[in-house]
Amino acid sequence: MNKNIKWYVIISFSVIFLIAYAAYFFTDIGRGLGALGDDDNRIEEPLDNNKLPIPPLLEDKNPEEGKAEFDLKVQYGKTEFIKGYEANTLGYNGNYLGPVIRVNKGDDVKININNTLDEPTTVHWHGLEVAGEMDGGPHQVVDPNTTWEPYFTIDQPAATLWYHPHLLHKTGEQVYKGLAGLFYINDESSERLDIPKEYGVNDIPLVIQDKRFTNNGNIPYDLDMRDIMNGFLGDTVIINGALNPQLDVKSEVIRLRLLNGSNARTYEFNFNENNEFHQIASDGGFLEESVKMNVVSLAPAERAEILLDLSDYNVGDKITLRDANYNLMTINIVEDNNKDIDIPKKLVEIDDYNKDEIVRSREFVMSGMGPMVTINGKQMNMDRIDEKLNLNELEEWVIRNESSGMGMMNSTPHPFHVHGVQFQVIERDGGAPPLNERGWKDTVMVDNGEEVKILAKFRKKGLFMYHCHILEHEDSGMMGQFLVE
Ligand SMILES: [Cu+2]
Repeated sequence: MNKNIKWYVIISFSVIFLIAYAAYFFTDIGRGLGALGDDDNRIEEPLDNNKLPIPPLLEDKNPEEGKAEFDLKVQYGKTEFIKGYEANTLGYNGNYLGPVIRVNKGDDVKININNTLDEPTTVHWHGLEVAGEMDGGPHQVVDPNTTWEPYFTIDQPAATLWYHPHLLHKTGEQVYKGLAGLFYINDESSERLDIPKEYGVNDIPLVIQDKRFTNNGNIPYDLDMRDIMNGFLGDTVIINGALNPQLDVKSEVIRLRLLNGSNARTYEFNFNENNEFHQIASDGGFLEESVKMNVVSLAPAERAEILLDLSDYNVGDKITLRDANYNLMTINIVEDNNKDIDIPKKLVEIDDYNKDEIVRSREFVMSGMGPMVTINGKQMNMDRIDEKLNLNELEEWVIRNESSGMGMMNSTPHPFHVHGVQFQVIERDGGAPPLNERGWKDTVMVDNGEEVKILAKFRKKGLFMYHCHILEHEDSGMMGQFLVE
């Protein structure tokens, strides 16, 4: 390169970088780093009697054993999050969020997705191991007024998965407006285990998201420089679409299926009495053993199933689900049920991958600063295949977050998601991963400066994505493609 041009490029990039950094720095100082409940203009009059909405279970249209068929309509909606105000939202078969799709391991499933929006969308089955062309990534565009009919066989253990759009550059907005739903898989283990199973009664779906409400209760997706850098952080949390919801339960063990469905926020879930609970499942299914804990941290897209023992509580007692010290949901004990359930210790058998069988090791380095966030120095290009893999070979992926490499005060964690596979985390920062990360995972938090090693065996063919699940980073191009053949 000509020497003058080279200097011109270096100086130009430095200037852009400094301007971006200044914008980041000054917007943050005044507002606190997206802290919850720090916005004076916020109005928060939740609806009276704000019961936690339980999404409907989607009806299976195929009565045949071993088969299932579902209809999903992607539609515009109006949602009253705040009393007296309507927000413009999106939903599946409704105004906001979607129904829970429940299938059994081994089922042949077909889903008819009708897009009634006047913009394209896609529906990605997050955590499901299906062929690339059924995955619902950015290549499987569902144009307005058309129907996409993916089909697949459920070929993995019981788990709490989810579905959401994955349209290139538009994922953040469509998810934020309400397009997300849970996808449950049942199998013989989930049937056999002595855990709560009554949907919406003691087995509770919880989709947790943060929003930024305008004074008239709307949720526009307007990004400023800070949002593009850190991801969109709201100031108010809603669960299943409700603000400060109330959940009524019996004094028994309850099972909470937590999905962090937020664009960018990571939560530290806990209860106000510092209650001990047991995590029984991670992203891709049950852990080998339940893990006793007081706080569970979930990055965007991560899930955890936890059991909370309320059998010592009395009618009239309340406890609160929190994120750090911020109240999210009140749990009211409204009925006695002195049923003694022992929380099982042993859950399922998971065969650990054998490191001797690793065929290839790959590195994924996440760096840069929004909107110039990259993986291995590259931004997403639909026409470029970044990695080629062979079917059924065990791979080691070393994932590093080097976004602090520029000596910035900026600290950007990146949750790394891989499509079409459930993987095992074998190392976090040189040490063993915590107990609750030793089950099946499809998304793993990689904090600033951290290195995480995972082992994965890809069992489905096709083209898949890996990306940061901070949706604004993904939309900026922090994503790559791999082909399994
Ligand atoms: Cu990221």
